[in-house]
Amino acid sequence: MSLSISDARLYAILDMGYVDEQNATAVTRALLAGGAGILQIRAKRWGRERIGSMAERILPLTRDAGVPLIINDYPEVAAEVDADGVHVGQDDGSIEEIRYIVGDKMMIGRSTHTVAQAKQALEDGFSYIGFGPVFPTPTKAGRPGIGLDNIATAQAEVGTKIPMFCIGGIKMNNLSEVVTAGAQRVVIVSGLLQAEDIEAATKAALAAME
Ligand code: TZP
Ligand code: MG
Repeated sequence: MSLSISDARLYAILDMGYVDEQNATAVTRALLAGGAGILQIRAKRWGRERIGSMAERILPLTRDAGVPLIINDYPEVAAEVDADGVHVGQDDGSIEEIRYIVGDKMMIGRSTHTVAQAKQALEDGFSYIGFGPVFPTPTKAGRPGIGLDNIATAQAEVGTKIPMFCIGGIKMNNLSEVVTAGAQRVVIVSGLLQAEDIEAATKAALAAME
């Protein structure tokens, strides 16, 4: 099954670097209740099987909410659990290689860091792109922030053909800058997961984008 992301403005990530495994369901419920329009499972230190088990735990919740579930890094896991999509970086292979694993229907998202990469991802046929890191962030340590300057150009390049989500270091205190710079959609990871009330933080972020 493939759910639409055309209306999603806020992309949340269940990043297992920030979430205790036993809290994953509660955190997911809070992100969904807050209005996250797309949810990714990201677990950089976990193996495939453990990610697959987590996806099987989370899928009934996202399906109930009508929100697509994306698996970071592992097209095989996305295919095995019949997730709605997979997200890959610049070095994670061509769209053809990934499409071969996940089949025709699944969404494939690509991380992009420059306007040229955003253009290329659109040409290649990716379903959506992440664009960033806008600001440096401990969630993706060691990467420089690309700043706000290219957001409008990248957004103009992809237009309405595929969704573009700005990502990286986005918090309540800089969200309006990112929107003013041209972002129509964002990913917020630690800014939601480290909030005292995740549901309220998710709602507040969405409201701030209106
Ligand atoms: N890719 C680019 S920045 C980033 C990823 C996965 C992390 C974003 O996390 P945060 O906590 O919202 O900065
Ligand atoms: Mg990756």
